[in-house]
Amino acid sequence: MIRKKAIIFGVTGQDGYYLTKFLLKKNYVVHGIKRRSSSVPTNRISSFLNQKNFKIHYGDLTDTSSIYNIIKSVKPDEIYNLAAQSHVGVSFYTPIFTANVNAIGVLSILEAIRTINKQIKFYQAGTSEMFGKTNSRIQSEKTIFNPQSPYGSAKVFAHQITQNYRDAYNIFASNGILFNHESPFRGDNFVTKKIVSSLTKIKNGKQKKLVLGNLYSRRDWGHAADYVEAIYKILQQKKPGDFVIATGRECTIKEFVNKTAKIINLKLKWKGSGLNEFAIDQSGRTIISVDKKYFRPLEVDYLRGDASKAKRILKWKAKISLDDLIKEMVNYEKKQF
Ligand code: NAP
Ligand code: G4F
Repeated sequence: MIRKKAIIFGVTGQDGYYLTKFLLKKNYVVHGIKRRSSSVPTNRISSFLNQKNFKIHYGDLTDTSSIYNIIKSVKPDEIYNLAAQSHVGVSFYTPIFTANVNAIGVLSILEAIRTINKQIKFYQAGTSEMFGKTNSRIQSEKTIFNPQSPYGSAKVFAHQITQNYRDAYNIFASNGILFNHESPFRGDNFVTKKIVSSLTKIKNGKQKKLVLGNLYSRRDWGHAADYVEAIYKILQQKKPGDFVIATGRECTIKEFVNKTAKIINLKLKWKGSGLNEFAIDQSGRTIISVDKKYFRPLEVDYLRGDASKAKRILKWKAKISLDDLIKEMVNYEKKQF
């Protein structure tokens, strides 16, 4: 049997883990690209390292030669680009690096596909951050982009250059426009992981306090395991295209905190407002406060996705509820003690 070959840029990240697991189950040979790091970058994917259908290569999206050489030697059927400097807040501190990876890195992959083999299918990991400051109460593939960060701006370039290469060179190049998706494997400095990890530790006497930024932005949160299935389906279509992937439901950061507290049976009482807002526990101890260092120079206040195109064409919809996602994240955190 001839197995399909996939390259995953960003294999060591949250989605890299879930997509690798998904493709290995589908009998793919997966070639994951890791970059050099001073610590072990393969913690999430350690369970795949000894599997014969999983190969790992050194590469970096800022190194065009590494991208070209890997694609030339692997001869993949499909390329999934999940690699990015993916933290919106950090992109304000490292804007040029963010643009080099998230924008120019994508162009480097597309150029390699154009020159090596135009039959390779390409997936680009786009984001709801591209909508940015929007008046639209629910965002679809037709909603205008108005990014509010170096991260969002670089992703808009990546989205549009992917469309350009699709149209100009007839390459099967598709964009996902994924809304926030989380899991136990989410990076530590994203707000859901930070909240779940901190509150679980506070409940068990292992941490004293959780300090957050803006409590009132709204996000549409799904589970990464559901979302990688959509990513796969996007590349299995007859025609390339762009797809919003979302749950269609949103809530504030504060509501996410309250849901998590309820799940772990931690009683919270909120007091104050603005930068002086805080929450106390049953004994009157302050366990949550706000610090302006976690605010961004610009905020995206409201994201809620309309995934009806994905439902119609990909036959995809989010299956895992936010409560079940939080429960899974809490159970994972408890096992880390
Ligand atoms: P993540 O956990 O931060 O993973 C990002 C991956 O990119 C990691 O493997 C990282 O490697 C790699 N990377 C960073 N810079 C690189 C470089 N210069 N060269 C090669 N690889 C590099 O992000 P994620 O949550 O899995 O998200 C996957 C993709 O979807 C990202 O492009 C993100 O922007 C996008 N996205 C995510 C969401 C979400 O809610 N999770 C929503 C929409 C779009 P290291 O492990 O070495 O850091
Ligand atoms: O968890 P966040 O850092 O995720 P954000 O900015 O929405 O970005 C994530 O989702 C995007 C899709 O829309 C992806 F493209 C991107 O790669 C990433 O995966 O922050 C969520 C919200 C923001 O409004 C932020 O200001 O939470 C607010 N927040 C409040 N306190 C905080 C904190 N965010 C972080 N990271 N840390 C805080 O302490």
